[in-house]
Amino acid sequence: MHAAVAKCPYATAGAASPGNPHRHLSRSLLQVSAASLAKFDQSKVASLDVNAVKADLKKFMVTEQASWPADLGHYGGLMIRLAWHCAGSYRSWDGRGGCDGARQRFLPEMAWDDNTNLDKARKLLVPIKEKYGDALTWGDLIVLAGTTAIESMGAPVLGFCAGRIDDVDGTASLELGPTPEQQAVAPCTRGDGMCEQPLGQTTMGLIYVNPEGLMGNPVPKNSVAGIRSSFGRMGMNDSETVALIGGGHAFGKTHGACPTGAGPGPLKSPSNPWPGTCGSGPMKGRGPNTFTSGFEGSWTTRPTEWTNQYFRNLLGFEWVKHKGPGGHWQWKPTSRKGASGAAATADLPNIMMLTADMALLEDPEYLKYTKIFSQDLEALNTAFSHAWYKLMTRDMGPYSRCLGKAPMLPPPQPFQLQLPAPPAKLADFNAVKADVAGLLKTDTENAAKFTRLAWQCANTFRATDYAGGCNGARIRFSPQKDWPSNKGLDQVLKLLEPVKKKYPSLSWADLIVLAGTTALQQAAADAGSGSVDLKFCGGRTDAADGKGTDVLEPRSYVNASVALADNAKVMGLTPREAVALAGMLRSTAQQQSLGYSGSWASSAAGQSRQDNSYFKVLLNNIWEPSKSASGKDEFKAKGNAKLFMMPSDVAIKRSPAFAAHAGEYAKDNAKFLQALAGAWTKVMNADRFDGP
Ligand code: HEB
Repeated sequence: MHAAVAKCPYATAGAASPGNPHRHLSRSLLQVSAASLAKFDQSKVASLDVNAVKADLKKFMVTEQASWPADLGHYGGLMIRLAWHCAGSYRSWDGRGGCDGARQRFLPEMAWDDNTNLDKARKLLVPIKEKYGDALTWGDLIVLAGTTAIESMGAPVLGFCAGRIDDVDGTASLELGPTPEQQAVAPCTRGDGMCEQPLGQTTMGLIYVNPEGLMGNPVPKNSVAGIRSSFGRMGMNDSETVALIGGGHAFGKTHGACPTGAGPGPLKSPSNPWPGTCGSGPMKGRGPNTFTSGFEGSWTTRPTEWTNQYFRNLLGFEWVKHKGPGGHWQWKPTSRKGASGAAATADLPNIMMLTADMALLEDPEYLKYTKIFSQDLEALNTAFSHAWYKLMTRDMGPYSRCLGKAPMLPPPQPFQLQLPAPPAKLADFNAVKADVAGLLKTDTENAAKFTRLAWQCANTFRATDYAGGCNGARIRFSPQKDWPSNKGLDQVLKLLEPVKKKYPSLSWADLIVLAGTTALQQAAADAGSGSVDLKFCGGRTDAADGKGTDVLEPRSYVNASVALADNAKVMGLTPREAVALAGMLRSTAQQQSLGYSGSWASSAAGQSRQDNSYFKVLLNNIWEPSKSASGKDEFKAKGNAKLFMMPSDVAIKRSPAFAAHAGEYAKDNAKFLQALAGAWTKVMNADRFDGP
């Protein structure tokens, strides 16, 4: 057996708590092709002078460009919308979306209706992008442009977390829709404007709700449910939702100068998707003739200044719907509330509301916050600055992935689920390993138990938003410990308790990973057919509770093949890696405790020994669908009443891109063990962003 503790795969020399120098590169390591990895130089991003970019952005905001004139001489509103639409695609269901990756530059996001004219906003930023080159990614630039816009118009900001890594194309947004990929993973079958979970939008092609009202009907109260679910999917509660909508609409205006539209869009006209069709002459389609959403007007009388006027306006006027110049339903004030006679209607301001804005008056909770923010600017300052930072940063994962320095980089926020520091001096892992090896000898089932515990602990990791993973060992707490998929693991934790107690500086997270790793290595050695070289890298730490991990609960999919492919993608695994991990040893008793009739292994092989038997059994049998006594969908082998597979196993056989690897592993045990070792090490360390 190899000395598993010798060296972290990414250890910094001699460090007590080894770190991952690639921690900010993780998306590239896990997801993107080697070509883009080579192009991305993290040290450049780390060297970015954020204050210099901010100074340039502040100047930029008020320097008018002929190519796309600014409303009221300020690009602030446009930049805030740019950043919000970049980040607002985030959905907590699978961690997809968000501005990390800056995929708004590519299809499909580029062509979403609500991103109309944002091509102009990005073009305006090109000189700043070019000035800073690789040090400034598009993702960081877009978020910093929105954040600096807010600051430059007088609103408080919490700060900026840098370190976004640009994707090379829009592939990672395909599942956000509207695309065939999204229809496969998360179909929107309803025709009522309310797509089901997890779609981040309630109307396809929008990141939020239809501004004109549900299905385009201007009935404010009908928008309430859509707003709540749409912002809920971004991880926002009611107060954050109201602060964001009214804080955002404190700035800028809507654009719908005439009813003829913005142009054909990127799918039909990639080089100039939205030429603008309103007006004529040199200002055709631009400035006062801009058509974006087809609504026209601003929410406040001072749209380049930070105020809580939006909330005061909502509450202070009677509003009536009408069709604006762009041909869409919008709302205008008809009288002042609380005034009578001529005073009620004299000098009404030239402002507007969308049906989605009017909805904030139609729900008791939304109304409560609307009233608070209308009376208390300080309360709005706090709520808006925090909610904006969360909106921009939610997809960046743990705090340690943020580059930058205080004061621009704020301290860890609750949504970042910051872990305590690891122990200064780590336990003697070789000694721990020996104790685990002792436990393996006491019961042949322990090998499968320990590997399953480590796998269940680590497999919550999502490469999409860097959430989850075993660091923190949150699997010990609700909600994770109560998930049906984790049934029986409390018993496994109990088995390990004596070892935990023996080493005061040993974290549960390190113990769980080390126990699984030791077990897997031992099981391969016991099989006698080969060995796996597994590296262990200590330095994990334990969370105090399981807060914030509810979003990591196993997702349900339309069928097992979709689940197989999508789970692998979300975890950042290739099909080859995912298939190797499926061949991990599996205890029949544990399968039974999960509600299945049995497992694929009828003997010690596969239960306590690790070789490629799984693939032989999977490929050499005919699997017939059935149900276990407790009602679980499973498959039984034709002609062998003792052999069972789960739907996720049979999906491998039935999905060509996965089955090919299974075939290769079935033929070549050494190849399989090597692949398993690589995939195991990757999953166990995928969440390590905790280095120096
Ligand atoms: Fe907003 C704008 C809608 C939310 C910020 N928005 C806008 C518009 C619309 C809308 C339609 C117009 C466009 C044009 O240009 O035409 N929103 C909306 C909705 C919602 C929202 C529906 C949900 C409910 N926003 C929001 C948020 C934010 C915002 C959250 C932030 C925070 N917006 C905004 C701005 C603007 C807008 C800033 C302006 C732009 C300019 O100025 O350009």
